[in-house]
Amino acid sequence: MIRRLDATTAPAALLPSFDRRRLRPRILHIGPGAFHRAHQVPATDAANAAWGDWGIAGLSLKSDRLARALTPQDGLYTLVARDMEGCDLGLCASLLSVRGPSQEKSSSNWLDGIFLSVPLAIVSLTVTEKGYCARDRSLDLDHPDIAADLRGEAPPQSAVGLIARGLAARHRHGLPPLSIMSCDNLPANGALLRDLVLAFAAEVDDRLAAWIAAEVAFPASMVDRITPATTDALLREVTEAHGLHDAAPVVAERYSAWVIEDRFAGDRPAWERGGARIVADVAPFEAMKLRMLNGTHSLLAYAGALAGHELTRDAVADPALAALARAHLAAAAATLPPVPGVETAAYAEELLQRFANPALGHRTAQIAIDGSQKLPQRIFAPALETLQRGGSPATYSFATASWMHWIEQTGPVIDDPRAAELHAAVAGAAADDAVARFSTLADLIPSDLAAAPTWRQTVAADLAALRGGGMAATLAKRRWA
Ligand code: CS2
Repeated sequence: MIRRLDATTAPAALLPSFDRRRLRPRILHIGPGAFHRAHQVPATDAANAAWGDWGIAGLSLKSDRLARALTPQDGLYTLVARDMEGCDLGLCASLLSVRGPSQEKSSSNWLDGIFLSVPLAIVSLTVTEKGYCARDRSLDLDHPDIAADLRGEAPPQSAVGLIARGLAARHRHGLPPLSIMSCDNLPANGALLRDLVLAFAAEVDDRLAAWIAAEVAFPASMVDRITPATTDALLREVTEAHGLHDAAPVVAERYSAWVIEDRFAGDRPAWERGGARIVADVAPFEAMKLRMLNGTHSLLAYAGALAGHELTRDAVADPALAALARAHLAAAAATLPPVPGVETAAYAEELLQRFANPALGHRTAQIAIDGSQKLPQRIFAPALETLQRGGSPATYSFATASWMHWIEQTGPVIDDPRAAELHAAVAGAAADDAVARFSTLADLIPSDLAAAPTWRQTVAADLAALRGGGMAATLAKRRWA
């Protein structure tokens, strides 16, 4: 009988070097999925190993799966980090607990309790792009989760509603403000979250909104670590390595980067100890990461999947796709302001190596999820800037046509909150009609880009070529400048 990993069975040699008993829940993290557990938790471990009492209380809004897996393990789990040079396997220890929606339903006092606790200093979140319930960067008051939270139903459905409710409790009790930190791949994620929380608060109570505006800090952050979804094979591998059963291990590349805006309402962990950079302005780092890494990732996901590649590493091993990725990285780099201490050409080479990581199986289908929430910042915004500067948007239009073709090939079952409208807009329409229909979908393609004849023509021509000859034949005929 294999024992389960927990606080009593965890091998000391695999634990970070601090006494876990001294941690208190000082960070509430919404969305403790694989990315959070591969990125912010180990950085918090490194901070705690230096000093501090920074425990994390995790909260899943939509599913009890992680609470079920991690509660019997006392929040402990294995992180496997690997690349061509090696593999590190260790336990992460700063996550103290994970709760799910069922527990919130039965005892919603916990949430108010944690927001009213004095040690709490930070609320952080990784809820993915769609978790912000925004339309064109404004709060979508018609979103069912926001509407439910405005009616005050329990448990909270949205991160924004939950944060506003928690801040309201602190405000009522005269407690100090908090720092609320987005760790999602969105441009100006701090300012965006601030606007959304303020818009929610303004619907509830003007004085609350004024207090939040004056006192609460919303630092921006750029987060980076490639973290494929956990598979059964990883579960088996980890069980073999430890001789212990871990129901929630995480695998990631060894590379990790975190750039955080120096804007906190109170204390924070010494995340620098975990390699984080604390800077006055995150914007250049974030634009570089979103446009170069994430933009190329999305391009490779759709074009790669259409070429029959299940994994990103196989997509970049395909010379035609590698040439496309290289051209796209150069085009994305050309839209960027100078990035302090970073040479974008070297960053591009490093990205190609990270995508090729033979030790990771990162599925193109995973990156392809939620395109409607990702492509506006990854593809459309830099495409418009490129066009406005007189540059060629060729790789952007190819990414867009690949996405459209992938939607029609995959069908309305695609994993995207706008799946039905996207599929209806492309399926069965002539290429130029499909492009025209996409242009009229709300909050997707900026109107200046959608109206540009070069853009419409190249996307339609690429879509027609993909429909006619498939990905491999289309790429064989293309040269990227
Ligand atoms: C990926 C990201 O799934 C996706 O959309 O582009 O999750 C990517 O792996 C991370 O941002 C890397 O830091």
